[in-house]
Amino acid sequence: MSVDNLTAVLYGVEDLRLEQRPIPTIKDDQVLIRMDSIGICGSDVHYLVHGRIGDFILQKPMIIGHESSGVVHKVGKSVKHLKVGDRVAIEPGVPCRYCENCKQGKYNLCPDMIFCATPPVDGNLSRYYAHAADFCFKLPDHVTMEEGSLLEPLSVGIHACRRANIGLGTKVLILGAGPIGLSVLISALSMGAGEIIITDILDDRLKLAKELGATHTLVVSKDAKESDLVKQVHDTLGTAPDVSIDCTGFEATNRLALLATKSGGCVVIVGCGPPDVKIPLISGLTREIDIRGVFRYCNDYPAALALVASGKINVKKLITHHFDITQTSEAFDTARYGRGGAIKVIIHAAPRNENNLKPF
Ligand code: 572
Ligand code: ZN
Repeated sequence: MSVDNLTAVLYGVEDLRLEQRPIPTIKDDQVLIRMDSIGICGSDVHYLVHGRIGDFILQKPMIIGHESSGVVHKVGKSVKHLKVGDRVAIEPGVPCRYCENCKQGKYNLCPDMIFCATPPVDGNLSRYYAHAADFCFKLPDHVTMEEGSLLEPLSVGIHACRRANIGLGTKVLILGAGPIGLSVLISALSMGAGEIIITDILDDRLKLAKELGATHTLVVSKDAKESDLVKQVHDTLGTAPDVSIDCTGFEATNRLALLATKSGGCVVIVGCGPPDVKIPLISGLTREIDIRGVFRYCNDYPAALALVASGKINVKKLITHHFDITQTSEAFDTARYGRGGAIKVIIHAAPRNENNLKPF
């Protein structure tokens, strides 16, 4: 009998199938990974529902999933730092290593990046998966496989906070308390941020934000007046934030970030919306606000791992649901409709806790 490599393949809009695929062969610099935990990202759901994100269009079946961890099953000939049995977090994007951006250390901007579950590149919601060994990070024994998969969204949070130059006492406004907003919150706290105000339209998410250490929360109604929201942010902090980080991708939050930030401050936009948005640019420019973009992350996995391994933060609180890979469809429905207050939904490609040395 051939080995089970059950795999979640997105064939098109609303057409996600579980099927058997051959076990991948590995190159000399790769490892074969027996997959364990795979988190569902907003982009996975977006491809399922819309079949595209911007110019990245699903044109042939694609394996979904990119927030993952697993156990090394086989090691390529030239791999030095990993051995069979090592538990690893998988950084899902592998750059070309040769272009100008790669050579300057900004590999997240590599135009030839191979990034899991971004068409046409396959992801890793499967039982077995081959990946460049140097983009696999060995987990210490006390870090769980679920935490390993969460290093991916946490890296986005760390990268955003690094882009915003968050440091001791920085006053921060975070827009959106979904998985990325909460990852930014955790990262900002660990980087020494002072007061942090976080907004969302869902009160449940803000409750979690409070538990994670937000100093202030603000429920925002969709029809709230912009100037009232700016005032509420200023009144709550007693001043304007040094930095605002928009994790939602809505025009309204792009605008609020720009209008609320102090003169000389910084606005970082993580969540992307439509290609053209109307923002109060001149107000931002004449107040010398730096507007900075974020594209995934770059050299942020080691910090994300160090943070989780330190035990200083509790990233596990983001996980609201667990499903076995055989229940992938239910898992996607839960993530998609936010069922049961879903924040981060984890799919297990190996029996839950099988590879956790400390039970999750
Ligand atoms: O975990 C990384 C990640 N990046 C996302 C979305 C979800 N997860 N990005 C938003 C979409 N862009 S993109 O440029 N693209 C589809 C390649 O529009 C990438 C970053
Ligand atoms: Zn993602």
